[in-house]
Amino acid sequence: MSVRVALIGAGIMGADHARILAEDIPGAELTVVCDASDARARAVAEACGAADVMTDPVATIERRDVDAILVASTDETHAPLTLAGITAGKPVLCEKPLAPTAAEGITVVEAEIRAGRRLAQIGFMRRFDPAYAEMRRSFREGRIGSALMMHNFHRNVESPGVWFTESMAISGSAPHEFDVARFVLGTDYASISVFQPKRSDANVAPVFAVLRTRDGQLVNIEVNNNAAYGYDVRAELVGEQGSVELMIPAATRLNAGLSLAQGYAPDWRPRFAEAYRLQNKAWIRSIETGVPSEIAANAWDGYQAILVAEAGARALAEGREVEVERPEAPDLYRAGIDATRGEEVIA
Ligand code: ISE
Repeated sequence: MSVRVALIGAGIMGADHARILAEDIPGAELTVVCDASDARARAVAEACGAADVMTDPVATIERRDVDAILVASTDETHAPLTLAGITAGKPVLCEKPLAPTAAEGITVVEAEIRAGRRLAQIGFMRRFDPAYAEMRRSFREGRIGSALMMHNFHRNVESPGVWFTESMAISGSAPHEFDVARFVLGTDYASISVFQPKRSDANVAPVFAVLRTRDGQLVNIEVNNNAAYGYDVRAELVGEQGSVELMIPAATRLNAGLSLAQGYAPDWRPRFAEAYRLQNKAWIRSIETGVPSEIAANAWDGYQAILVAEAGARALAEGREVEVERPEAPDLYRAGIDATRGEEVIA
């Protein structure tokens, strides 16, 4: 019996998720595509074989022929639609961020506690990226000794528009590193400082964050939304006995004309294609088995990322190190933490 999935939001990410569900996840059936634009919903539905289109997200969630919901609509709708899914008792894969603010994000955690079950998975797909998974495995197997630092940089070709600000780099791009570094290290953050260099043009300058973890490690994150040369995400985890770094994925390296060339992805979708596939496969698997993925980010993880982002925005605005709020994880979410997040095998 396939899991009948409704997609809400037929934009860039929604269209990519629809393609993944249709092409790569045999156990899933994309039944409905919902978008405020009927035309956009139809285009994705036709491309991916969905039977129906809608423009009302709540009515979509409540349909009897929908088992699960993938939320890829605009950020401010993520928490309300995830809450509607929880109210309907249906699993939700919610694209990051869980919500624009911690005050909204915690409402999803509270709803799951009231429901007594975890129904929301949050779209921090890098946890499923094979390279980050190998980095985490190497660390957990003791191959580099105790962790000291994690260096990260996250470069986009160009900002998505003139409306994009450095605060959005912290709230929209950096949460991938906030989450994956926390996941790889198995820790939480104690504080964050954020700096910016000065660009010669009017483009948004990179943000450079330095975070201290509660275990005394340092995590630095460069987010450059105007790197110009390519979509480039790298990380190196440095331990007392060694380090492990992500390799830049490339199908080929061109040797010609006394030079060597390797291409970059234009954006995150091809760079993390396997991560999205494995993330969505794990989500469908969790619905089929009734057992939430312990690798995937849950609502508590989504809430943690927002807390760091809000502290980071303050750190940038106020030019100082800001403490990151560290509430105790509710019991509903401790299973993942206490179970040392075993290495799920998702082929
Ligand atoms: C975007 O919102 C994403 O989520 C992408 O994964 C990230 O790489 C990009 O920098 C963000 O702007």
